Amino acid sequence: MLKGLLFEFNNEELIQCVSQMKDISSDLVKKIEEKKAVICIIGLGQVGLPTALSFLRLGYRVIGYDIDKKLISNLRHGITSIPEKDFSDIITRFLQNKSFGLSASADVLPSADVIIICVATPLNKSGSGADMKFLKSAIEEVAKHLTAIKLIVIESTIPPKTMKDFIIPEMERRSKLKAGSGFLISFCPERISPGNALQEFIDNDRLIGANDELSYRTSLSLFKNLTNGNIHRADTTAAEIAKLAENSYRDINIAFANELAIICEQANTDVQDVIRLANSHPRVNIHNPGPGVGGPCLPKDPYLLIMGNNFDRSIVKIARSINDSMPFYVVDILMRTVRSQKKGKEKLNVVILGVSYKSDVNDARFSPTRSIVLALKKEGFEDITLHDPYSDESFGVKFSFDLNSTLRNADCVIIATAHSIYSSLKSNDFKKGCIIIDAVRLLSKEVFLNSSSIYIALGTS
Ligand code: SAJ
Repeated sequence: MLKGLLFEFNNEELIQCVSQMKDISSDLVKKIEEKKAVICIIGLGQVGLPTALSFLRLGYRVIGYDIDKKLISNLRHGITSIPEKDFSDIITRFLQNKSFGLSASADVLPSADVIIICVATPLNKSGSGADMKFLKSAIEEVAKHLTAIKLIVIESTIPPKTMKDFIIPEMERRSKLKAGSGFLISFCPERISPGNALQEFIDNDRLIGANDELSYRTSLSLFKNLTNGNIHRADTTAAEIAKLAENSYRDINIAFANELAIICEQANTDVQDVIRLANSHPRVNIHNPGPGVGGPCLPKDPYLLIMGNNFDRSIVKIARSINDSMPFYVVDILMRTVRSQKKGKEKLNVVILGVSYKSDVNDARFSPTRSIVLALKKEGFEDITLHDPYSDESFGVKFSFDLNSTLRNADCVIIATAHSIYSSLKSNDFKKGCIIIDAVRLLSKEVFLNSSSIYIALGTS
């Protein structure tokens, strides 16, 4: 057993051990570069599965480990609920050529040279920070199985300083090995957009957060194979905050666009024109307003960014509350229009077009549509139907896949997701006198020029 794997040594031993460690790290780097390294992915969800498939496509042997036995048994049959193009075919191909192994047991960990942790770090129950239970148990398992020098990569999104204050000390304590010599470790956050994951792994720049040279160099040898983008070096804390800043920036920017939408409505002008005009400035890039912000990342990551801070004023918190209020604002527009038409809301059939949190994906996690349904119910609307071409999530109300008949019966329609199929809707697809609230600016006033429908777009008067 190498002495360098232990904590305590004298100077001479230290020099000897460091050079032995360098050798060990270069063996691992060589293995990675020659694609002989075995990669184990822990957590085969929206991030872990595409990560596994990306490395398989590069020619690595990959073992997928997930505690969910059902998920593993489905994957063994090429079945996945992750809405990425061709995933079932790709999985089946790599299962057949035996380069993809699957397991619901941590016993596979010793056979890996590289372990990439992709478990979820959802918001905790109080909504004030991250629930780290999956990450904690993954760390425990990895520490238990650290038999030879390995590279451990954390890909899960984590609050600032989690690597320095928790993950690295915990790994060292449990394994009795030292980071940077006994094991190598880095934080390399994913930056993929759901629906286009495999391509985004290739195209996007990658951050490598590492606190020692060997961990950085070994991680670089892995990720330089994967991405055509640039690789940016940072320490773990800078990389953690940068990841959270990316999604918080987008959330804050969208909140600003939403505030502009309300200002423009009150000022009798069109927010789309205003944003287009402002964005003609070379240093301005205002995003688009909408019915709120959903998905697994933007509604959560800003809270992780400010976790543990007790700011009196926080732009991050304000942006979150603006975006969370947008579904209610959209329903408020509907309420005002219904009132102006002197219609009784209980009897009105309201259809929401779009369940997914964003266009052309089937992912309904944290979708603003859920809050729109809640707001409608709170306002006393009793007849609510959802339509979506991809997701059949009903949020406790009626759901239909039949767009034409759903629209023919609708007294009110809220366009909540900008799915492409909705963009070709014409005025005669809607019932006579229908109220249409376009929260994603998919259609235009012109479509309804000679119709009896009332069309109102978010951010216009
Ligand atoms: N949205 C708007 N207005 C806009 C853009 C988006 O209202 O101008 C809404 C969308 O409709 C959606 C929500 O924001 O409800 C989030 O959509 P998104 O496309 O901004 O983000 P995600 O959650 O699909 O993916 C983000 C990406 N982050 C950034 O673009 C900075 C992705 O690159 C990350 O990998 C991902 O979060 C993640 O996993 O962190």
